[in-house]
Amino acid sequence: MNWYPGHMKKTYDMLKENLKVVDLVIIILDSRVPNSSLNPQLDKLIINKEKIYLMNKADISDDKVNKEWLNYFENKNIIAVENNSIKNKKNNKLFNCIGKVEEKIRIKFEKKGFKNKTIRILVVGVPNTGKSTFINYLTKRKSVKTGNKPGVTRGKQWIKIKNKFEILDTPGILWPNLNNDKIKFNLAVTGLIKDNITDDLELSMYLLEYLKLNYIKILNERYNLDASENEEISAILEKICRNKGYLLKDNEIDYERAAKTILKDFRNGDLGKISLERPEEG
Ligand SMILES: Nc1nc2c(ncn2[C@@H]2O[C@H](COP(=O)(O)OP(=O)(O)OP(=O)(O)O)[C@@H](O)[C@H]2O)c(=O)[nH]1
Ligand SMILES: [Mg+2]
Repeated sequence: MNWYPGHMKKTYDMLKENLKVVDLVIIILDSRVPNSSLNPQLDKLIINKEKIYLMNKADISDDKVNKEWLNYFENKNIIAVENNSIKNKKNNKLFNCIGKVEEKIRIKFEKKGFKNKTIRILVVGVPNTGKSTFINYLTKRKSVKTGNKPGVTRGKQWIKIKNKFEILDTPGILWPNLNNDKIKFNLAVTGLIKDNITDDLELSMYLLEYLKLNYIKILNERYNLDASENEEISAILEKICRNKGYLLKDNEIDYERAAKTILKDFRNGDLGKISLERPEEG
């Protein structure tokens, strides 16, 4: 699998070019995997610019873990805020946060003699984290195309928000030396990279292992189990198959089918609010 196809390199070059003309960069993270969804190559590129980490999909990640991440970023002097971009509800924390950064930028502008200048914002992140959905949330209309799979946004598109802001949606990108297996698994389990490049059974076992150790109650309730933390993953998977009646001819267990169900449930948020990374592990 090529983790860094040609179009991503092209996007990277485009971002580099556009960075010269923007005042603020919003990096969209998937709050279920804030570390794995932070592209280190992109992060390094952003110097001498205002920057906000937007922990998106907060409706399906663990509130307690999100707080840990927000503290962690605060300790590193990084502005971070969580958001649910599919709900129209106003997020005061987010708007306060943008407001503060806006003030800083306006002061810089005024020193240079610019008044009421439009602030340019670049929205970046790995694929499928919700960059376009976030822009629609901000503009309160369907300004850009979104979709439940990586690679929806192609090319670049500037969107105006009143006369105050201009915001650029960009295609999601990964980075060339993505050779950390845990990060790859986290990106694949959350659906940020295409799942046909990874084996569903292996992915679901990785997810089950994490759920068993961190969210055993949710796991037991959802699939009618009474598993303990010591239970083998294969045994858990088998029980799920039996409970759901996922059997093949000759009563053989259909592990693949259970794997697909578990991944789908997790990706849709049907398992509840779950995070796969905590700051100390990152
Ligand atoms: N639950 C939840 N889902 C979200 C949120 N934001 C976006 N999504 C979903 O995530 C999927 C991807 O959204 P997009 O906005 O297309 O993501 P993107 O980052 O622009 O993706 P690319 O353009 O492919 O890189 C869609 O199914 C959205 O509905 C959120 O805050 N919560
Ligand atoms: Mg998009």
